[in-house]
Amino acid sequence: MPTSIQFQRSSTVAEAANATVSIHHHHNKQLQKVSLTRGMADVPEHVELSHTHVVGPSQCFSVVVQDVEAPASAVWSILSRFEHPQAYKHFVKSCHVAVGDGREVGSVREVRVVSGLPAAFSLERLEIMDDDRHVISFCVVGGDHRLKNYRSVTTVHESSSSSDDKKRTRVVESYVVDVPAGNDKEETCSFADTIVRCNLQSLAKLAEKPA
Ligand code: A8S
Repeated sequence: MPTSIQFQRSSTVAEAANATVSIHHHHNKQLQKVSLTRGMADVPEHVELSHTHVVGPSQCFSVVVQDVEAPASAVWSILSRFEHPQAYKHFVKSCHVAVGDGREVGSVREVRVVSGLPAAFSLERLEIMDDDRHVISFCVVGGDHRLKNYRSVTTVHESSSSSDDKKRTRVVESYVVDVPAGNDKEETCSFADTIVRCNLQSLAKLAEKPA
């Protein structure tokens, strides 16, 4: 199912971060505990903890960072609407909540994606919704696509203040996913990175728009 998106390559913060990723062996030797923000400057402790994942041998992982010239609250108000991902995810055609109220952990949304992608829909369960620390996480629990067991965590934090007093925000999104049969880690991550990068760029644009 090669698509144009799938083989787009670019150099990202993800690669820089991957280079300095810290890997610890889990008690189960097959699993690794991977900190995806290790080596990044000025990362609050709760952000680093949020992006520490347990990764299996046939899984791949990555992280994408997006800076936004808007307050964290503006970014969070868009990102935290689990029931309405189409607000900033341009590949999403429609979404409806199938389980729960869309705010409580355990809620499941059914996302339909635009045509041209190697998928029509995805079922996604809300795993973390932390309004105080601005952390949201979901995992893929079904669908007709190839990103089995996709799990992502997105954090929003105000970056260190600059001289001009303007509020700046850093969004960090990391994920772990099974590598499908017939693809390698690099192909899988490059596909997912492309989507995540598009989503975060769009999120930034929206948040930066004057109200
Ligand atoms: C997200 C991230 C991703 C979404 C992927 C990677 C997806 O919605 C699309 C195409 C697929 O083939 C898989 O935060 C899937 O949404 C756009 C349907 C899951």
